[in-house]
This record gives sequence, C-alpha cells and structure tokens, in this order.
Amino acid sequence: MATYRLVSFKSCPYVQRVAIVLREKGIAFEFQHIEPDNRPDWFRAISPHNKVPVLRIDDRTALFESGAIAEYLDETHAPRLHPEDPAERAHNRAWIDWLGSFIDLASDHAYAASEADYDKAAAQVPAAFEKLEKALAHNAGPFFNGARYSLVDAAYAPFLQRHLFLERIRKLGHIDRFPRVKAWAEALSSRPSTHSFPPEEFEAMYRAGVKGRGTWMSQFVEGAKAAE
Ligand SMILES: N[C@@H](CCC(=O)N[C@@H](CS)C(=O)NCC(=O)O)C(=O)O
Repeated sequence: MATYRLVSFKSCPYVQRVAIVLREKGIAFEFQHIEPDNRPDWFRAISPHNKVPVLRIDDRTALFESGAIAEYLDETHAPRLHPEDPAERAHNRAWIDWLGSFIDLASDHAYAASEADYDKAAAQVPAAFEKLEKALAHNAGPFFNGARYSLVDAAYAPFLQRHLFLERIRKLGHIDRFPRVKAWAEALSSRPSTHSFPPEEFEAMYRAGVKGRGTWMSQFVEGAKAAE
C-alpha cells in the first residue's frame, strides 16, 4: 500500500482541504508539518510555488495544488466524491473554480489594516453568500449536492469554518441572512473529516493567528496569546 505524507503548515486551509479528502476516503496518511519561515530545501525542491500542500506518495511522487490533489485522490480512491453524472460534475467543478473569488469576498475583511478598509471589505461578504445561497437552492442539504458529500464540500469547508471563527471574533451577521449557507457552514464545521486538530484547540490557534497578524480585527481577539 502506498504511503501518503501531507506536507503542511499547521493552520493552512488548503492543506486542510486535502486532509478532508483523504479522511473522507479513509486513506491513511501522516502530516509532515514545516514552518512557513523555515522551509527546508527538500520542500523547495518539490513545491514549484514554494507553497503547501504537497502530497508525497511513497517519497517518489510529489503532487501540489490542493484542487489538483483532490481530483487525483478522487480518480484513484473510492468512494467517488464527484457526482457520476457528467453535467452535475461540470456544475460541481464550476463552483470549485469559484472558490478563489469566494475566499477574497468572504475573508478580505480579516486582513484589513484600518477600520475603513475593514468596512469596505466586509461590505463585499453578502455578495459571496448570495451566490452560494442560490447555488444551494437546488437541494435540501445538508451538503452542496444534498445528502452526498462531494469535493465542493471539501473545498469550501475550511473557508466556511474560518468565516464562523471570524464571526465569533467580531460578528458581522451577514451569514445569518443566508440560511442555506449558514446551515452548510455548520454542517461542514461539525463533520469529523473537517478536523485535523481538536476543534477548540484549532479555533484557539486560528484566533492567535488573527491576533498576531496586527490587522484591524486583531484588537477584537480576546483571551488569545498572539501566535509566534
Ligand atoms: N492554490 C494553492 C494555494 C496554497 C497556498 O496558498 N498555501 C499557502 C499556505 S495556506 C502557502 O503555502 N503560502 C506560502 C507562500 O505564499 O509563500 C492550493 O490550492 O494549494
């Protein structure tokens, strides 16, 4: 049996996306955590963009880019997470493609340096949720395609989870106006495959990261030591 090592930074959402797919498929793997500020030479040699995740297979093959890795795992290991129907699959891939835009719209406020920039970024959040709310309208949940978990779920889970974390640091309340998105975010956050660490520990790590970033939001993180 192949051995899988997932090269990661502990709090990286793209690493988490791959870990989720591995768990959903019951594939045994281990993390190989590296420090963002001290990337080893062996890592630079296998990561063309110098980014995590990289999935090392038997120490012979190294795959990069979370979306490409997720597709690879879906092609090589049952159960298939993409829908069998090609049109549905295309529809799912189209929403996975939109993930980058979603991330920008839904999380830019967390990186704003001033209150004015924060307000400007926060005002974009509803546009992101509005699109997803419509995309989710074609089924009864709890997941993107309904009862069956998919690669769309694995892609959005880390980012929706972080949005809920941000809401607990400083509530915007936008997500409350989009019940399908909110229910989806909650279903993904409570799914065991989403978690690489004990949930409270991970949220504390995330909060410490926000506090340590020195952005406008950092001041609202209570009870956290800034991450080193
Ligand atoms: N498009 C990449 C994004 C990966 C990514 O941005 N990873 C971050 C950590 S969460 C990273 O390695 N950043 C390092 C850097 O930008 O120098 C993917 O989906 O795998």
